[in-house]
Amino acid sequence: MAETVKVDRRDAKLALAYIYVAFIALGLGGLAGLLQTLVRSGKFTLPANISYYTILTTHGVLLGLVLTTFFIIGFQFAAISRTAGTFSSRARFFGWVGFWLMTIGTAVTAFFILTGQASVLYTFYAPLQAHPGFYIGLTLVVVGSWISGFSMFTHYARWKKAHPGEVGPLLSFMAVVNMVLWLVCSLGVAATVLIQLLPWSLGLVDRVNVLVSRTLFWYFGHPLVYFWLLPAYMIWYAIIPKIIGGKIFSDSLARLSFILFLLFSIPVGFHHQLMEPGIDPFWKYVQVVLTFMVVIPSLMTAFSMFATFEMYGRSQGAVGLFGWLRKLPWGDARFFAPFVGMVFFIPAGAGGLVNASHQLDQVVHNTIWVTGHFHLTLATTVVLTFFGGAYWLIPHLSGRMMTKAMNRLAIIQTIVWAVGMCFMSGAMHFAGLLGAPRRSAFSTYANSPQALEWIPYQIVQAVGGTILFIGIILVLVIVTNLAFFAPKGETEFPVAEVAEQAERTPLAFENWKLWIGITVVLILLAYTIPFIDMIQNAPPGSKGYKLW
Ligand code: HAS
Ligand code: CU
Repeated sequence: MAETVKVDRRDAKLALAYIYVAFIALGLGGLAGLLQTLVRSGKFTLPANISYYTILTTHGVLLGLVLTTFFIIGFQFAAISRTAGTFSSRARFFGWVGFWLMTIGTAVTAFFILTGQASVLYTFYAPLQAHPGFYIGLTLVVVGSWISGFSMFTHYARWKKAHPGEVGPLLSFMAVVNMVLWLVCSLGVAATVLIQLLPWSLGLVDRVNVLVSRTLFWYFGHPLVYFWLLPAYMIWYAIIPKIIGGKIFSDSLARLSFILFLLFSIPVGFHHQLMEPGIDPFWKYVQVVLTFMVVIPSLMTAFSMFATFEMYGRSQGAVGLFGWLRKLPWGDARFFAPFVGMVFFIPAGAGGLVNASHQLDQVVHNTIWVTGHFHLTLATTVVLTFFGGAYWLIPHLSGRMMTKAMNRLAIIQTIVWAVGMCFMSGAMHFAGLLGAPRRSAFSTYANSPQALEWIPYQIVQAVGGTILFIGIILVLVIVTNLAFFAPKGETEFPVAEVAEQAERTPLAFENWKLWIGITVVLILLAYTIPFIDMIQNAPPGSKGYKLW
């Protein structure tokens, strides 16, 4: 089969549109983050009566929801076009419809946040309430992403039809799994927004069942973090081997890990609600067990990455246990940034295991430790991998080339990021162990005696935050250069081949009915009885279906 080596220009334009919005969100959201760390250091107060929670919401929504979703969808459009061929004009048209709905939705949401009418944090569950416009904006973002997802599905189905009996190209397959995951989980957030929060905010009902709203949010919120992680894994599995000059260790193992993510990502939301009353401990226990199941595909990924690096190193004559490390292309930012992301994922994942263990979570829940955790996972592992991806993806799409100087700047950017994050996230973990609360304005605890213990860490946090903000400026300089100013030329969209000794990929991976079927069964198993409990035991005064 002849491979489409270059992404079609029309598909490239679509992918770039998404990626531009992602990086604009990074600039604005990053600025809000800097302000937060400064406020928390106790040395700075926000001007003009701006609320800490407004800034916090801006930061979380722009970086956690907008940067990620836009970058991921743009990247996936490009990856599918590259590996399964150019989109039909119809499918591409729906890609644009998705883009505009998401962009308009983001603008509406941002307006209500910035005007202080939606300081509800990025999780926005009850009892915090926002202006209806905030929920309407978010709904547009989600609906837009669904339309983009369907555009990807139809394109993949067309490829399958044209290639009966073949397994789909790895990157396209992975993108489709990620979009299925997204679709199934975002039904939860759509339900709480449309059935509970929007009617409540419009004044149509006067109360909502808070536990149901939090549960529906976390049904979505946990798979959301894997929706962020999987595109990073796409880059690790299918692109990094090519960049270092090696091969994919095993195509089947990569697909299996993605399928396991689909199955086990969703029925685990209770690990965010371990401290909440109203959920039977048995069901928390079931979901903790499933949480530990979803660690397995990450361990498989670690194994696979080590194998890829080692196989390549040995093919270059490396000897000894870690001799292969010396053979890796350290001077290539396309490799270096994601690699640093991988290294950070080792302590980040360990922190996740702490959180998932019910007893240990009692120590860290709602402390700034958790914030430290997701700044390692999302803001380092995933984001550094996205940056590393942007260093070839953007010039490939814009028809330009990364210069040596930009590559050097990207290496510096990665180091700045790693150092800044060690300070910031490290301080967050320590302060969290001492009980420093997350999501609390400095003024709410400044006079408490414990604050004296926390403040030194919060100053270190601010130092880290400042270094990270410099990192954001650097990456924006690089990205702008690659999109608009770098010399014109051809940049490769690297896609790795599978190692010769790997087993043939079984067709069973394409049995979507089976995988989606098991996913649904697991969700029903993990959630049906707890949901019935929540609704039957809704607080007094509830009426109707007791969702409010
Ligand atoms: Fe988490 C809270 C549990 C992974 C994001 N998490 C959060 C929140 C976010 C988040 C945003 O159980 C806060 C939500 C909020 O606002 O309240 N998390 C886990 C577990 C994992 C995990 C078990 N989280 C992630 C990822 C995220 C993310 C990934 C974003 C992308 N998390 C929790 C829990 C909470 C939580 C509780 C709630 C806490 C509370 O109390 O509120 C696991 O998936 C982690 C598995 C990962 C590993 C690491 C494998 C290592 C690899 C790297 C290999 C390196 C190589 C290079 C090859 C086991 C793959 C090596 C080279 C060398 C030279 C060394
Ligand atoms: Cu989670």
